[in-house]
Parts: sequence; C-alpha cells; structure tokens
Amino acid sequence: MISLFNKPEQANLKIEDDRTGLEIDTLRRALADNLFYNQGKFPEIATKNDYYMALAYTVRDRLLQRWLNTTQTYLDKDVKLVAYLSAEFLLGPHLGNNLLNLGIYDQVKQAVTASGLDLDELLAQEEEPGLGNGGLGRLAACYMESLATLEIPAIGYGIRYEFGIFDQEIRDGWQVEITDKWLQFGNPWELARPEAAVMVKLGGRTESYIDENGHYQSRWIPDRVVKGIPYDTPIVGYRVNTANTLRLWRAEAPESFDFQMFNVGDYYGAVDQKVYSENLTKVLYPNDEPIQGKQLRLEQQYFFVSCSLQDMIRMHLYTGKNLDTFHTRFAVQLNDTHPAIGIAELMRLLVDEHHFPWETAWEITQQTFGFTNHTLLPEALEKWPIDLFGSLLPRHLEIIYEINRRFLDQVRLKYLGDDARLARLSLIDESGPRYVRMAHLACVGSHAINGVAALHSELLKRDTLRDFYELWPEKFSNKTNGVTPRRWIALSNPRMTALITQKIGDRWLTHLEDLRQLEPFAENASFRQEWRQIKRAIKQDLAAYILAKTGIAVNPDSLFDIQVKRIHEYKRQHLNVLHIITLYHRLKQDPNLDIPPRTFIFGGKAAPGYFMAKLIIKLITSVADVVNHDPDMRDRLKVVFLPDYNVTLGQRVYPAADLSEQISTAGKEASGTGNMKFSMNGALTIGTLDGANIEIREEAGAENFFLFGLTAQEVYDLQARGYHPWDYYQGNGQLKTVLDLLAGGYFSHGDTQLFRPLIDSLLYHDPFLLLADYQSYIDCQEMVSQAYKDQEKWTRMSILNTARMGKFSSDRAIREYCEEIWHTQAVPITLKAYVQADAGLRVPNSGVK
Ligand code: 26Q
Repeated sequence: MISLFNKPEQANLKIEDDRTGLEIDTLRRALADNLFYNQGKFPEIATKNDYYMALAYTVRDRLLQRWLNTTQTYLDKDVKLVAYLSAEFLLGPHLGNNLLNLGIYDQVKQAVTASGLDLDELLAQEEEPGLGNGGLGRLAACYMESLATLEIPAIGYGIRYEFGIFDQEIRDGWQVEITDKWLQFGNPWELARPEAAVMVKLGGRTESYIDENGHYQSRWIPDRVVKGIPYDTPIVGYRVNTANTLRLWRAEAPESFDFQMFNVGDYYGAVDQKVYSENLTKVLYPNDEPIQGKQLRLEQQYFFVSCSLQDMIRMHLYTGKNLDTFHTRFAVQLNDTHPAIGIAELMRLLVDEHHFPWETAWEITQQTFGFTNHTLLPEALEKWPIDLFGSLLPRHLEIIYEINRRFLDQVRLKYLGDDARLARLSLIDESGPRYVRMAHLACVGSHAINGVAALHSELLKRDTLRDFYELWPEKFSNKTNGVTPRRWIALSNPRMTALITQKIGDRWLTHLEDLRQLEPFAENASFRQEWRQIKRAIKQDLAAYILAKTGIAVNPDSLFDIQVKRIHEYKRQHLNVLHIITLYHRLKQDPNLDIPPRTFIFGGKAAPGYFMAKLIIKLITSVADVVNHDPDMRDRLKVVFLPDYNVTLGQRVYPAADLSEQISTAGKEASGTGNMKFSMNGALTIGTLDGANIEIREEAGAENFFLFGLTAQEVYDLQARGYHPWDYYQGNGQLKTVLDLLAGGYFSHGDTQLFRPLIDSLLYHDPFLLLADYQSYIDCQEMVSQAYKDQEKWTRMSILNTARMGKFSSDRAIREYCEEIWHTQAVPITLKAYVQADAGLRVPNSGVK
C-alpha cells in the first residue's frame, strides 16, 4: 500500500504525474525518464552512478512540492524563523534519509527492483557531503532534521565547501589525506539560486563623515568584493509536509570587478582576481590545526555570515517589515564561535547601512543571537590577531572596540576598581600580542548562552565563562545534545527498527521516550533471543565489510569493542591501545586465560597537522599488525582500524557494537554524540564521567553502564596537587610492562624511536591522565569481559540501554531550544491547490496569495 500521509488536500489526481506519482509503475517510468532526460543515457550504457542520479532526481521531484510550499508559507505567513548559523554541516548521504522521511522507501525499492536494479547498490553510489569535521557539524545536521520533523520554520546557513573533510587512506599504517571531490559527478540535491546572490566586502579601510542630519557616520571602503551564491538543499521532515532549506554559500568573483580590469587591459589580473575569490569556499579547515595566520579561515567565516545576514534582512524587508522588528522574525543561533562575527556584522548593517542609532541596533542584535559553546579546552577557544582582523575587517574591528568600550563601562560600574576582572572580560586579549576573543564577543552580543551537556554547562559557568556567568547568570542554560533517531536508528538499523515497531508500534520514531515500553521485553527470553540474533546478523555484515576493506577476518561471535571518533589525545584512543596490549601480554603469558574473544575496532581521522594524533593511528595499526598475525591470538583478539570514518560508515558501525568506548579524560569532552548513537543501538558503554556520558548513565541506570576513571573534580585536584605520571609507571607492574613493550620496539619491528614521542609524553607530562586512569580502566574492562560471558544478562542490559535513550533524541533538544531560547512554534504546512501534482506548466505561486 502506498503511503499517502502527505496527500494534497485537493485529491483530484486520477492519472499519476510522473514527477509526483508513487505507484510502482509510475516510479519505474520516472526513473527511466530521468535516466534518459537528465543523465542523457540509454539503459545499456548507463553506469550505476547514472542510475543513482536518475533515482535521486526521481526522489527530488517528489519532495519539491513540499519544499517550495514550505518556503512560500514562511514568506507569506510572516512566521518567526530559526536561522542556524554553522561553519559545518556534516549531512551524510541524502537519498536513504529522504526515502525514509517521505515514507516512500518500500515502493521505491520495489520500483528499483522492478527495473532490474538493487537499491542498496544505488544508495552506495552517493558521495556523502562531508562538510564538517565531526561532532559539531553532525549535530547541526541532526538539528536541521529535527527542526523539519517538528515543523519549526528554520533555515540553516553555512558554506558550500568544494572540498569537504579529506578522505583518509591508510598506507603502511599511516594516515594519508586525499582530496574529497564530493561534487565531481554533480549534486542532485541542491539548487543554485544565482538570482539571490549577495556581495561581501573585504579588506580596505574606513572613513568617517557627517551625514545630512549632522550625525557622525562611518563608511567602509573595501579593497575587494566577493559574490556569494546560495545553493539550497531541502531538509525533509519525517512524515510531515515540512521541507526546510539548508542554504550554503559559494564564493565567486563579481563580473563587474572582472570587467573593470578587463577594460583597462589587465586580463590576467582579472582572472587572478577570479581565482582568488573562488578560493574562499574551496576547502573545509580541519579542527586542531594551528590557526595562526589562517586568514582564509576568517574570510570564510565572515563571508558566510555576511551573506546570511544580508539574506535575512532582504527577506524581512521583502515582507514589508521594518528592521526594528528583525529579532521578532529571526532567532539566529551561533554554532560555536565560528559565526560570532555575525554580531559585529549585524551592528554594521543596522548602523552603517540602515542608519539605526547604536543603542537600538544593539538591542536588536542582542535579542537576535543565541550562542552555543562546544568546548572547554582553553587552547580551542577561537581568537584572532588584531592585525589580521583589522586588515580584513577594519570596520568590524572599530565596532568591536565600541562594543567593548560600552561593555567595560558597564562592568566598571558593577565591579569598581577590579581591573583584573576587566582584563579577563575584555573582548580584546592584551596579555601579550593582542587578539580578538570570539567567545567574549558571542557572550556579550547574545541573550542566551548554552553548553551541550549538563556537566559541560556547569564547567562553563565555573571555569571557562565564569566572569560572564557572574555578570549575567540569567543568560546561561544547558541544552544537552541529541541525535536524530531517523538516521541513527531507523535508517542505519532497519532490523532492530522492525523488531521494536512490531512490539510497540512506530510512534517511538518521533517520540523516542516511548522506547521505555521495551523495558518489560528485557525479561522476555524469546525477545532477548531475537535481539541477539539481530545483533549477530549486523555484526556479520560488518565483519564482511571489514574483510573487504582491510583483509582482516573477524569473528562475529567475538565482543565488538568499538571506538570511532576524531583522533585526539583527550579522547584517549591510546588508552584503549594500552588495554589491548595488556590483554595481549596476559594471553601470551597464560594461553589458558578464560576471556571472551574480542574484536577491537577503531575509526577516525586525525587533523593533518596534528602529529600526535597521526602517531596514535600508526600505533593502532602497528599493534593490529602484531596481534592479528600472532597465531597465539587466533580467534581471541583482533584489532582493526577502519579507514575513512564518516557518516556513511557510522551508519554501519553503531548498530554492530557490543561495547562503546567513551573514555575521554573527565572534563574534556563537551558532550559527545557518538556515545548516544551507540547506546540507542543497544551497545553498552565503558566510559568516564564526562560530557553526556553522565546523563546516559543516569538514564540507562548505573548497573547498565561500565564506569571507570577519575571525575572532573578529581582530575582538577590531582593536577592542582601536582601530577607525576612516572609514579604510576613505577608503581604498577602491569602498566610498566605494557609501556616497556611499546618503548622496546615490540610493535615497531624493534624500532625504539617510532613511538618515543607518545611514550615520553605519557611518562613525563601525560596531560590527559592516561596513567592515572589506567588501572581503573583495566579493572573495568575485566568486568566487561565477565558480563559478556553471561549472554542473557548482557542482552538484558543491551535492551535496557536502547529502551532508556529517549532523552537523547534531537527532537527533545530542539524542543528545549524552541521553548527556552528561540521562542518559536510549529507551523504545519498544508499542500495547497497551487502545488497540485498536475499543475503542469502553470507558474507556481500564480493566483495563490
Ligand atoms: C576553529 C577555527 C579554525 C578552524 C577550525 C575550527 C574548528 C572547527 C571545528 C574548531 C572546532 C571544531 C569542532 C568542534 C567539535 O566538533 N566539538 C564537538 O561538538 C560536539 C557537538 O556539541 C560535542 O558533542 C563534542 O563533545 C565536541 O568536541
């Protein structure tokens, strides 16, 4: 039966339209049509990718009505919109998600099969848009999906990087970066909107003048102008008519600039200019790269923020409104400080270009912005050298000085004579070379500031943003992250989804707290058996994938112990390795040791300039080589590094996990979101009291969570007392053996130098307290092994983990943002007559308003 939840109100469609119809035969015809007319291919010579493209267009046709209708409704109805500003959107592949959310998965699968094709093979063709580094970018993507599902008017703004996060290959155990050419075969999911292009100024100088009313004004004389072209992608809500827009900007040289130079004969200069402009949105910067001198990154940030604010202002004015109500029309959320320049930019647009008095402009600006912080690591707080900032954005620097002057005047009134506090709060860091502090700009210019997990929000108030909290406690709140159950359960784990739905119906997909209804089934032996069989089948699939990609054969009955995330010292992948070596050594010593077989699976990218992270990858692959080739370990231990971890691979990996490794040093991981994806899919967690792990444990129950390690407070106290990792090395025989094996070249063909930097860092500094947490981790892993031996008990715990993860739906998170920060409400979309399927060549929109 065909799902018609979204049937147009005026259901007068007798004959199905090839662009909208959902009958199997119509879909099959549409696919053939798109192959011919869009790909320009006869079936005999069409490639798999041609078929993928034809299918993507077939699906896009079926969402365009919802999309255009949604956009038009927002314009017509003058509703309040969320504008989610993010330098990253890590979307992952669209096709499967759109099929799922539109409710047409089954009939499309049938139509594809009827055409002699395999849907899974076509799905595998899609190059994922990897326009983000990791957690922060993926969070933005989950939030866009939840906004659409909750029918909240929203628009995402970001950058259309020509090259997203690099593809990772492993050669000789080392990471090699390959350019991500995600656009090389075209992108069927976006529509360029060149008619909505905007101009962005850069560089130059400012000038002051007195306007006709005798007011002092400032004007920016840039030395460059770049054109921003929007590319729109629909974000379809789950089984609703809402399809919001993700608007990504691409930089281009404005024609007028070329022509100017062309006219004076400087043809090559004009081409240079063009190439230079287009560089702006070429490539995504990896995080954890030293940012010193990365002018292009600041240009990217300003470019997309300026384009987006100009776009919003144009929309607002188009609906006939005055800009003094801008904040009632748009709630702009800053995804970390990367778009924080928006605060100075909105001030500039209001004051310089729309001639608002400063005070009014500031009121509007503060009411408009909210700021989400994603980090506690002080070295990760964004700051820009004053010289660089001033040469690129001279007017914004003036505006920031003025914001700062007024802000510090206010502070001075409250804390008379407290100069140290003034220096700490200032938007300008003057402790050495001068910098603009982007987090301070974001705090001062926003009405709401939030962290991304309970602990993180508390630590923000206590440490990182303490002075701001003391000044404005009412601005602070917590919004624990969430992930979308549509992609991270329904799409990635169809087997488990079917089993759950069979037992409790399908409401849980939009009301994840309903999963609690599964709790009683944990006590049902036949349900447990089904649960186990499903996990086994998924592990079998992953094993086949591992064999195909790495040549390593793994046993699907072994415990799949998985750590997938960016490689970073604070995330402590190397602590996981210390455990592997410990087990390896124990098994070598005592081959009769009774421990369940384990497969250790790693995945993650290292920033290209982060030496230690790259060395950790080499460490994992080196240990893997020795362990996997040791006949004594056969079927007992396996170690796998899965290359090129990304969203697509995540969808394979999370459902296959028995154990989820969430082992960051307490107080360092703001939230984590992979931790939620694992647990939802029935993995048990071994983790520290860090980020959202704490809340996951609270929800799942302490008895269903493997806890180890120091608390954030203990970490802090230990470091304050003076931490001496060497003492742990000396005092723990097992730890010493493990580190000695490593240092002695056991895993590096006798090379004692290869891992020296890692070992020295651990023995003499150990900033992330691996040695302090080592024994606790090993003991906890022993409990994991014991628990796994009792499969019935393990399965019970697994079911309860899934049943109790309702809180971690991004729907819950988005509801909290809507109620407490954005003050926005759902606006359901009805498909009106003017978008009926047989509208033929009528101009959409005509005669409708
Ligand atoms: C900044 C300046 C210049 C170049 C790059 C960057 C940059 C880019 C990306 C800095 C940081 C990031 C990404 C940070 C990130 O992913 N943070 C993670 O956010 C998740 C969502 O809130 C949390 O769950 C993770 O705990 C946090 O690490």
